[in-house]
Amino acid sequence: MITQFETALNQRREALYPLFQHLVRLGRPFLLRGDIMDEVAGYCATDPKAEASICDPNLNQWFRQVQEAVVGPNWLCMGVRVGIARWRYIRLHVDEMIAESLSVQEYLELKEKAVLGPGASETRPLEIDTEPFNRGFPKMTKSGSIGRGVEFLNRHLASQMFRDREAAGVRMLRFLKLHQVDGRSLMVNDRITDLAVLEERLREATTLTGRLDPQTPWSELSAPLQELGFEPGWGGTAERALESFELLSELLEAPEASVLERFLSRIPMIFRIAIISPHGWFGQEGVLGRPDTGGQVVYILDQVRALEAHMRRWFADQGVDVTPRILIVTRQIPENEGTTSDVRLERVHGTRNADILRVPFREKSGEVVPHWISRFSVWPYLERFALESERELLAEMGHRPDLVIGNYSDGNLVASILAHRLGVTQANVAHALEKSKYVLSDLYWKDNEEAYHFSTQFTADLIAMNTADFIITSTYQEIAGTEDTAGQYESYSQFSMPGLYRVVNGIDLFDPKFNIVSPGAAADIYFPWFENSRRLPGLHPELLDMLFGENTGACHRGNLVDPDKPVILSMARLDRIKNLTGLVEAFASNETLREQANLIIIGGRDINPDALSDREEQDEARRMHELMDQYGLDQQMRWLAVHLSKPQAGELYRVIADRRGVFVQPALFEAFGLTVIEAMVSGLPTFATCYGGPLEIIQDGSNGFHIDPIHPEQVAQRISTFLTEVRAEPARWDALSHAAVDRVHSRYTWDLYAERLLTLSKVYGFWRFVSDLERHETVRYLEMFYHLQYRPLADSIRSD
Ligand code: UDP
Ligand code: LCN
Repeated sequence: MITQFETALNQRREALYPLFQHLVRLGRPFLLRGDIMDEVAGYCATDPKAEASICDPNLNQWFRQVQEAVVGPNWLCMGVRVGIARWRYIRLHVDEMIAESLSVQEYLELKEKAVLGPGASETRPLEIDTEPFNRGFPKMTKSGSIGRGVEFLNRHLASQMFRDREAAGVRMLRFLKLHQVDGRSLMVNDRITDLAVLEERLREATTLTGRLDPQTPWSELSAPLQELGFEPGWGGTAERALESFELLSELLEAPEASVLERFLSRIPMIFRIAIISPHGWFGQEGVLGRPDTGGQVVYILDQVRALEAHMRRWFADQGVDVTPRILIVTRQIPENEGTTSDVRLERVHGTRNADILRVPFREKSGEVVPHWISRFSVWPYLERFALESERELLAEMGHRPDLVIGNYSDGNLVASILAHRLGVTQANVAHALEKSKYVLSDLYWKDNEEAYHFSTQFTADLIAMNTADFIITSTYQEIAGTEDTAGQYESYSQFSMPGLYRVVNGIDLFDPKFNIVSPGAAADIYFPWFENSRRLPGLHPELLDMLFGENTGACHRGNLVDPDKPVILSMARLDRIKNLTGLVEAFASNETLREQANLIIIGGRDINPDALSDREEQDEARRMHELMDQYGLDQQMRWLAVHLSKPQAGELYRVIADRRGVFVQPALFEAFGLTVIEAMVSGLPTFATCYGGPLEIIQDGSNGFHIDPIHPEQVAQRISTFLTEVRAEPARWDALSHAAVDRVHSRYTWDLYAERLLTLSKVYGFWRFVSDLERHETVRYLEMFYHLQYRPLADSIRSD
């Protein structure tokens, strides 16, 4: 790669020399990809010779790959992403125009020096490198396979089984004998003593079940099958049991990945699940819209409902008489502010046996912490919380869970402690990794320490990512980004927190632990506007009044003078990153758009900044007022600070669709974006940020549109063009609307999610069993990291 660059450099030396000199003379210690692209574009605009040079395909490609640069007095040191998840580091001496390759250590050291300045200590920092532990692990090699770990693992396991079928069969038998629930054996009992017996009994069982009426229930088969050595778990009917027997016979004869997955997915392994989401305000009413809740709470509640429903159906299909048990473990907050956050146990609506279990945070003295604490400051409480949660979980479930799923950085750390102590499978869901949300938050960690404590959070992230048996992500880009931009997990591969430690290999994106399992939108709440029989007309008067009424009781600013125009709707928490004010500005600055449509923003808990407790929310509320004043928007937009119930929220999207409106999600970065799929499945043409999940959810122009919030004028122009097209050809709106619905139905549903997640859990459970590896070495290494690095960092927050 460096040779290619050098060749291009030599050929275009004359034109490039001034450009690189210019980049160095900017006097900025770091340049990010966007800065470099802008500078290059600006430079080319002034110099046609330079422009012609940069058109060289090699060079152009190369500039696109430079993600960042550290700038020295006469050199530029570049982090070049030569492919998905593949980085190289190059130093270019701009006077001589000579390039040299650097190791990741050398590159990170330069970054550290740029931050710490000449006073930087000469002592070698702690270097974190997880790579040596992964040597014995099977790994994927193609970037296209990233996020499809379970498929890879199945292939790997099947080929291992193929190599030594006898040994694999013996292992499979041992594995099948393990299963039991509430003291009852499942799958195989001691009558099957070895592989030969298993094979023979499978033949007999196949003949026996094959002769029966396919619908014969297991209860009528159980006696002869038990005699043969088979216990419940094979199927609820003769037909299903026969299929399972045939699958296993096929597997023992000719191991194949898809058969292995189908067979494993039938084994009853997961009965009890613990879902960890510590930071709290985890409730079912009146808590959405808090800075720390939002999508994560929605995701978990819908996830739990889907998992329980799927497990029930599946237990019935497999003929296992068990009730699934799911507990969401979160923080108990005595100062409840009108929510249920102080209640110890709360049934999840729409489930029969899933509860929210709340466990308090305690001071070192044992005293309960009474008030809410931001997710950025929870670290000192987590270890104790984990231990207390373990006791409460065991008491409540009467058994250890079969699977622990962590959520967000704090939940993943607690899941890692619990899974290790209980010896069960650990799955992680990040929801959002703050590291990529806050630019340069690793390098300038010290500046952010007081408000955000990122040093502790990133340390916790590294530990939890590496202990997890598997990691679920909502999109591919969350792991490995796109051709041009790095993924959220990728940002943990190599980074440095100057003065603290340096990470040369933090996480391997080619590890089969990564799996994309996208969430959905609750199908009973979010459905298309054209499914008339399901609509909730009873809610319309109230909703229409809230949107368009003059003296509505809702907390709002702005009265729309022409309510018949189509509506541009946006709904999000009032965080800076959600960029609702950016959308207001885009709307305000485009006269045509203001003529064409009204803007309705739903965000925040109050329009009065002084009534808000969160700093970012206050700033955004102030900015919203400023913009409305500055552009005189009160008759063309309405800002509502309301909390909608779920049915109201669902019907709201559809009411906007009735008026041929659109939905806009203008975030500066959005990890996934539940509102995007909610709006789409309601049938609203949706314009969503190109930074993060929506880039993958929407196929631009086919079932929605990408917008770049960095360029508000283009955002406004795109929406305006669409509205003009719809005016000329109303069918365009309908086509987009149906395409959006189809996209969500085909890719983003909770049924698909539950099915996939449970299959993954089983394959990884099997993998843990057969591989015998359990990442012992990594876990030991991380334990040291936890005790020597994480704990002191977390404790220092307590003493702040
Ligand atoms: N939401 C809501 N009321 C609001 C703002 C958001 O009910 O005022 C819901 C929204 O419908 C979605 C979730 O909160 O289900 C937000 O999830 P998303 O993934 O879009 O963003 P997050 O808040 O997690 O960053
Ligand atoms: C957190 C976010 O920031 C959103 O982008 C996600 O949709 C949400 O969590 C659910 O995973």
